[in-house]
Amino acid sequence: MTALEPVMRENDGAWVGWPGVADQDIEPFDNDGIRIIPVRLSAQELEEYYEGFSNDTLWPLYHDVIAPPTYHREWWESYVDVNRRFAAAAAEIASPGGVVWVQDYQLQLVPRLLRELRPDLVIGFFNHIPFPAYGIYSQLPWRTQIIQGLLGADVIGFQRPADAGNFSRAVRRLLGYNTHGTFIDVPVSSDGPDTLPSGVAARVMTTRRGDVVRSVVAKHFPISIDSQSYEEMARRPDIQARARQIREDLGNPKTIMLGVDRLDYTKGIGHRLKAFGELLAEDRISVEDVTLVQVASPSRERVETYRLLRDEIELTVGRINGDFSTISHQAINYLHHGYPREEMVALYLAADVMLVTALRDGMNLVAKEYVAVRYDNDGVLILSEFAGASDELKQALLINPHDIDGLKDTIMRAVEMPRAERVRRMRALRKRVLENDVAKWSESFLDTLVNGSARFTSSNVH
Ligand code: GDG
Repeated sequence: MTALEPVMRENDGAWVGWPGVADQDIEPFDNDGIRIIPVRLSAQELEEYYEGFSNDTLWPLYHDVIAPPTYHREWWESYVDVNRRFAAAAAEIASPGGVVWVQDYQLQLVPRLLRELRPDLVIGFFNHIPFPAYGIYSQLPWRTQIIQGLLGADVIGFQRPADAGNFSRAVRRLLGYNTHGTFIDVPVSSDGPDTLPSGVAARVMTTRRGDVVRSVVAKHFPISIDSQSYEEMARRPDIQARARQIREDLGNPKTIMLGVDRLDYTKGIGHRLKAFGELLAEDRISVEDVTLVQVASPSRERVETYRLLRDEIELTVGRINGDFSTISHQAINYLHHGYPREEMVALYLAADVMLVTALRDGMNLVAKEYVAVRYDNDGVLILSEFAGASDELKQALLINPHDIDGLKDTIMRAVEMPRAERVRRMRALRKRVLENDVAKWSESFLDTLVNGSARFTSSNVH
């Protein structure tokens, strides 16, 4: 989390996390001024907690059941165990009255567990993926435990206002708590975890009806990227040379289209390929003029749905290439690899049209990276309205990826767009992405977390 590094260094912060390998005990260590506290996962937990509950239950459920979620009670038990371990590790190292910021859907029970262990702490949570509408969320057999887990936080951050709204609605429906805009009243009872905590007394208040509540904020904090560092990289002569080389290696097509995604069913890669294949079949574009580069970085390969997706995508790519490629011009350059950031930036620079066709995506940083890189004010971003980024990047060509004809027409519009319009749109997009970078995101979240919110006035604070 490069965004948080400066904040953590300045404030003597520590990072509690899983090192990425199972069954290994690693002692805490310092890395460039940041304390790293590794949390151990067994091979079975990797399967049940991480690949299972996190990536095969919560991930598909929170992305509007694009793939069917799997519900296994053993996986849930593992999720509880691992969340307890993370909470205990954070409880052990946090300073008195300190701030803990919990990241993402794998750790939704941590806020409450941590509050039970350390009522003195200020606790934030940020959800990087969408929070689904109640009609979908309510499928989850452990729906109440999860929202109770999250409500242990003082501030719960989401990508979009709609996500925060869905969460507040779930809280009203399942727990009957009152909400006012972005505030949720969590009743303080004498026996539960909401016992009046000393350190955070400022967040406890008496409502007009006389109830003593802990006021929790559930609000959108759209994440961003380190925009400047992307632009700086794009300006490097070696990266520009690489971008020119890429164009040449592709046979100098008029238009390079690019997709960059983890190979994930939420990203709408199949929809994009379908639209592209039909445009070729209908002779609206030709392989001499237009080529598509698709980076599909390997992801979650031990989860069955992901293995099936890979087969499906590679079958489609093979068919399109078989039908339309020539010896000198390939229709789709499909790359199932991860690349260094330099190469990604060169690809963004080379791409005339960037395709982000997610069916559901918390934010989508690729869209923002493409914009940050285009200091030449050129290039067209096609962006799904189902990606959180579409709330901010209004001057992109917004599409509904399910509407294949609409997507095809938009691709044609991008291919044919006059330079003046490209520049006008890209300028506006760049202003947004450069002004709202990731440093601003973390500042704004931490400011709300540490300084509280406008709701507290000296008259109603205990
Ligand atoms: C989750 C949410 C939300 C990809 N391939 C390579 C590579 N990448 C980089 C991209 C980008 C990142 O990975 C992917 O971020 P996204 O935001 O696009 O998507 P998720 O991975 O699904 O992220 C998402 C995000 O969390 C943050 O809150 O926006 O909605 O799903 O930075 O550039 N980077 C390199 N080589 C690759 O091959 N170096």
